[in-house]
Amino acid sequence: GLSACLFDLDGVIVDTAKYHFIAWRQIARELGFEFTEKDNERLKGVSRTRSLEILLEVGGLGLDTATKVALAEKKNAVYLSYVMKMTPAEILPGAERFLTECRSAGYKTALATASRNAAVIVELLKIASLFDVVVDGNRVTHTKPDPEVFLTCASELGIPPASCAVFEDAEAGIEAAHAGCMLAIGIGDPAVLKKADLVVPGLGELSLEELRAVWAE
Ligand code: B16
Ligand code: MG
Repeated sequence: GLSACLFDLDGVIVDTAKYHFIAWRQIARELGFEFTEKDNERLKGVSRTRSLEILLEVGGLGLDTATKVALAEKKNAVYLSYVMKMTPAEILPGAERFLTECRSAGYKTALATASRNAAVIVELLKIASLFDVVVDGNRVTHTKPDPEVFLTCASELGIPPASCAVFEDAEAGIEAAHAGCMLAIGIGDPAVLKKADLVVPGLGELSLEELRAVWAE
């Protein structure tokens, strides 16, 4: 049966995607091209390095490694300037309530994110106590759609992957969950998250009853 719930951070617990977008768009403009919100969809759930590769693909640019490292660092500095101002008020509606319900029901909870900035965000939002384990981008080598981040959570929780449900806003994350033999609940737009087992607009629109019903299918 269902024993653990694994939550993505950006797009599920908090909307940091808007800050990633602002920062990447600034980099694109400095390089002389436009980067749209639609382009930004492709960056969701993927690592910083991979995000830069996609950005440069959009701009049709090939750059040397040193320049790429510098651009990724610059993007992160811009991103962090927004992140540093975050408060618990930015926790997405219903996220805290849903996590608390999961824990009260006896499910283990984990934060599973590609971000290397997760620790500071968890600290600023004051959400550390909602998770039994936190696995972030500093601890995995293969990023989503590889299931490594989710499998690491399952192993640290001591729960078989097949007893885990994943909550994800990114296509790459849904694929990663399925690659790890986990149930995948999409958070966002059903047109984007076609492969998810269920899609809800946000955790605020999901009940444990609904989750258990999908699990039982
Ligand atoms: P950072 P998630 C991901 O977070 C974001 O969705 C993705 O857009 C970002 O590139 C990635 O974190 C890395 O973030 O630059 O902070 O290391 O959705 O996996 O929680
Ligand atoms: Mg995400």
